[in-house]
Amino acid sequence: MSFKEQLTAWARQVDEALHNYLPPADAYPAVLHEAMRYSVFAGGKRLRPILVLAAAKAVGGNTDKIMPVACALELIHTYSLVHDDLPAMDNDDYRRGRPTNHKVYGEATAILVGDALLTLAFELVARCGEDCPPAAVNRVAREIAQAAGSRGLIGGQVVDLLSENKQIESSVLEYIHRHKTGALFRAAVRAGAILGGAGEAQLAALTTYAEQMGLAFQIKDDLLDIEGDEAKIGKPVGSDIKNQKVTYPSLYGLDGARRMADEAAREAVTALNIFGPEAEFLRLMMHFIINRDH
Ligand code: GRG
Repeated sequence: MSFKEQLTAWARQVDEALHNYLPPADAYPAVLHEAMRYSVFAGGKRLRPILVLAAAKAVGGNTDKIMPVACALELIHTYSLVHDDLPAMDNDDYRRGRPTNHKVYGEATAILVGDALLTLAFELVARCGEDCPPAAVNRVAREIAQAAGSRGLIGGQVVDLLSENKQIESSVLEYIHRHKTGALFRAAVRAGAILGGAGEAQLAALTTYAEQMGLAFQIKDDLLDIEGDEAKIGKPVGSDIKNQKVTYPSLYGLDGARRMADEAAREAVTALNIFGPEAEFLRLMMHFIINRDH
């Protein structure tokens, strides 16, 4: 199977599993379940669940049994986007080309959608215990909780909000993205590796891969924002700071940011040198992420 075929096949399997794990849209209270599905099936790339599956495959693990954990990562990602779009946070009207959850269902429902998705995520992690070694599931539950919590995603979001309209230093920018974006990528790769039975050396190599990939992903995300703005309204480079937020390109310039992204991607792929062809998908995934157009 080619990289693209595998990517599409896994994305489809994740979609199918999510359909099964989420309550039906008409299950009482229908407005909540419909709103959860609205954001989960809004066209996300499914990068995090695919990384869970790919990491398990890289260490020779079974990918079917860990589908609940793969989906849990996507639910946490979706919850974070729904909450991030709220008026109290980024106040966005559109995501993935569609009105944001609170624009369609109202603020209170959108808050509860996020809460319900986060809670369902941990129900799915527990469900994985039916097919996976309980010690591995325990470790993964703890890693995912840490990545999503105050020393992970939420901590990164708080520092991001505190930094609005401030000229922050590079160490703060790094903190924000290592926690806000990087933590979930890291947890996804480590979860797949742990459940797949990785040895400590394999886990360490995959952790480096995930951390460098998270950094490259974020810089690319900043670069795509600028390219999108320029294409839409001819905004000059450097005025890309939404709500006056510092980004990699605003701190290091366009070329500097591109160089940093390339370097991080190279380091990610180098970390996979201890693996053979079974990690080929992860190598190509790095190229896919750094060359993506959305
Ligand atoms: C509200 C707890 C809480 C956290 C919010 C993740 C986050 C923290 C905010 C999202 C804002 C943002 C644009 C972050 C940049 C990185 C990112 C998560 C981009 C979107 O990820 P993709 O490209 O999205 O994987 P798709 O749409 O493909 O799912």
